[in-house]
Amino acid sequence: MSRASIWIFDVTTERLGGGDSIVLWGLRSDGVVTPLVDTSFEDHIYVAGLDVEEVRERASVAAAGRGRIRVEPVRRRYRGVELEVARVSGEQEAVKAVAKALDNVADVFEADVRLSQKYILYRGVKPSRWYEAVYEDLERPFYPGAARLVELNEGADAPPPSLKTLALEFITLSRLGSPDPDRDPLVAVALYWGEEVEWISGDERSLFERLSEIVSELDPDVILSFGGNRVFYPYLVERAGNLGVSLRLGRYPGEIYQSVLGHFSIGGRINVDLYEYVDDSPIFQMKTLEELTAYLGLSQPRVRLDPHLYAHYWESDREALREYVGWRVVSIYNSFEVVREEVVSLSAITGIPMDYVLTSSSGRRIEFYVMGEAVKRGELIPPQVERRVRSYQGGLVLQPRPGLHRDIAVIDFKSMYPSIMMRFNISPETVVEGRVENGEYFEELGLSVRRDIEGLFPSVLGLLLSKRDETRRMMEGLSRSDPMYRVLDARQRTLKILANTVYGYMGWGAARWYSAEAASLVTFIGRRMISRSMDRAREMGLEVIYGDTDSLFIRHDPAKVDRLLGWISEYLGMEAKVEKVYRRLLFTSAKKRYAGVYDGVIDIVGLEYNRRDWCGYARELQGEVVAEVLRAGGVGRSLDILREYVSRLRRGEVPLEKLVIWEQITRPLDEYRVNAPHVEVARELARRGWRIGRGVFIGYVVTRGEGPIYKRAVHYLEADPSMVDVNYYIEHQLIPVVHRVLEPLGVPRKRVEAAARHTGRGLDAFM
Ligand code: TTP
Ligand code: MN
Ligand code: MN
Repeated sequence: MSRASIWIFDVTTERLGGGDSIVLWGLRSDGVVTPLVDTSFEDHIYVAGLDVEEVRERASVAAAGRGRIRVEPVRRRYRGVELEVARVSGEQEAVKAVAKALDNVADVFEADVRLSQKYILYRGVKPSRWYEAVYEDLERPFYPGAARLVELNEGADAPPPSLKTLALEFITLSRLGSPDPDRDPLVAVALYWGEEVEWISGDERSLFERLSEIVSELDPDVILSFGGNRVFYPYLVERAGNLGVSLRLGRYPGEIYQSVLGHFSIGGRINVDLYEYVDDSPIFQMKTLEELTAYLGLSQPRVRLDPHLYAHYWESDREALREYVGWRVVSIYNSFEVVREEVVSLSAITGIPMDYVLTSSSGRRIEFYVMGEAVKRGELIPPQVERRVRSYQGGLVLQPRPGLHRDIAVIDFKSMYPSIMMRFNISPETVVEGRVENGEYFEELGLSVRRDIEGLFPSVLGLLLSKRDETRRMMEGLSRSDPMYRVLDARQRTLKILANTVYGYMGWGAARWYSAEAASLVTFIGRRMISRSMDRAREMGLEVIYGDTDSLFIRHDPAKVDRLLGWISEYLGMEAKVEKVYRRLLFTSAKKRYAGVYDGVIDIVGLEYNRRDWCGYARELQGEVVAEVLRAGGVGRSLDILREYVSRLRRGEVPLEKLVIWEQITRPLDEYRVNAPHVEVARELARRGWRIGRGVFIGYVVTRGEGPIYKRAVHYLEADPSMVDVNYYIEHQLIPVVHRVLEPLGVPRKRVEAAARHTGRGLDAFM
């Protein structure tokens, strides 16, 4: 018998010696991998809507020959209602067969929760945390150091052990988009684990072998990539298959294989694909490693090469390619160093192993946390079903008054939707149609909120927010350089992010706890609160310029604003704060499109400046014009700035990359009914053998010639500066972005057009 502190980094289901085993992949504090095998855990489902005796009969038929099962009546709750259900437990294969057999005649619960997930939920063992484990030798350890779990208790709240991390980046000779395993060879792999970049290249078969060898020698706990799950692992697995070589990256079972959600499992290791980190966040428009490193404050590459041109550089400038790919592999490693605490805390709080917590959508992350709380309350986990979503009204957005305003205070409610859910007990199971006893009725929606039970979601929110407070208190005594400070800081941020996804989760079609009713009630109460606050502000003599969801933009009057905040806290029971005071603020005539300056910071919201489907040159121009208008408090030099931009474009001084317009392909190409330029370009690439999947960004340039724009759009890799349709860019990119900003100041489009024309060249240069 041995005892040790272990940090669990993954929980998996294996079939070792016949039966179902749960393997807790543990790391001891000295870094030794210790997989702990637990054979005591059984699979189960719950069956409702059928007499227990009948369940027993049907189950024994269905399970025959697949393993032993047990059927017992138990009391559980479903959506807040207590009921008697049958619990069917036993070996996974037998339980699965029962679930399948009963699916048409009864309501089956938790058949769609994987065994390793059930272990986490029902045993309360969360990954990415420390445990005190008692274990004994296995007769036939499947992995060196593997042992049988005897006892497991919660361990210290301490930073994780050091994780051995290896970053990988691949060079394939693909000339047509992402690499094709039937066509494009793998020519080099860059590896980095914190020392020097290691390269392997040469004969492809030995390259695969060498890769497997190095990984096995280094034995990393974490394998990092940027795009591994989406691009490289599917390619590598197939390519290795085509070549008849084996690719061994895992500890056990050794091979890598595709599991759920497009995630690749690398046995016994944590596969972290940082593309998924970037893909998840709206901060990153183009989903590139460069954006990630810039955001994290890490170095940028000296030369930036287009990933589509690797094959070209491999022939023409291998040194530049090595430098760039070397930068990438180091940057992947360094980026993980910065976001590691965040990933760890996301995993430890939600209970989703680090290995696929980034692959999971934010909805699935909060859902897993809710599943854990549901289990604690004896509440059944609703199945995942396909459904059509019901749309409902969102937050209240006021019509802005276009023009330039001075000294505008933005008053914003603190955690508005989470606070509403907690205060009104709003949860998928507490919001019901019609009037109920012990409920609060909302006439306008015909919905009531039950008050006789505490809602699951309000209690989840309460837990998340109280843990956040507790975490922040724990940080108070620590210095910023303490490793625990970083751990706690990541934890409190993660708790806030999770709390903020709870409301949106209820309105998400794929949610197990979907409830458009509950979500619609939240926004209804939000609208009511903001309009009451607006009325109150006006009664107090405050001038309301604009409002959006939970904010009011008010001409600043510190004393009155203070009184308004007091009223909000006293009469609405909510906390609001002055978020910022814009010294100057420019509203366009459209909602959610404005720009302002406060404390020297310029905010630009909803304008072309923020959109990647406008070319970089136009966006840059709009940014300058906005800054000028806010500085000058009027049109100022704006039209001169436009003239300079037009002249530089006419003189051919603008690099092509600034004229590229980026749009994302969001569905299969044959489903597009419109003739959009990016779709035309994508179709042309596809005809030539490019593999254009969903999510691919298409960059194009508009060139001179006859016919509609979509026929003159050319992929950016095939365009050269002489082909650019300068007039298109002036008329449809530069003039509109400037007009958008100057129109609210009363400048007509004609004046903007005239300025663009008078750039020193003759009128005929334009149109
Ligand atoms: P915010 O004011 O941005 O957020 P908040 O009120 O929750 O938090 P803070 O204390 O920082 O102001 O947005 C108001 C509400 O709008 C928010 O409670 C929920 C909703 N909302 C979403 O549903 N999705 C989003 O992406 C954002 C930004 C807000
Ligand atoms: Mn708010
Ligand atoms: Mn807000």
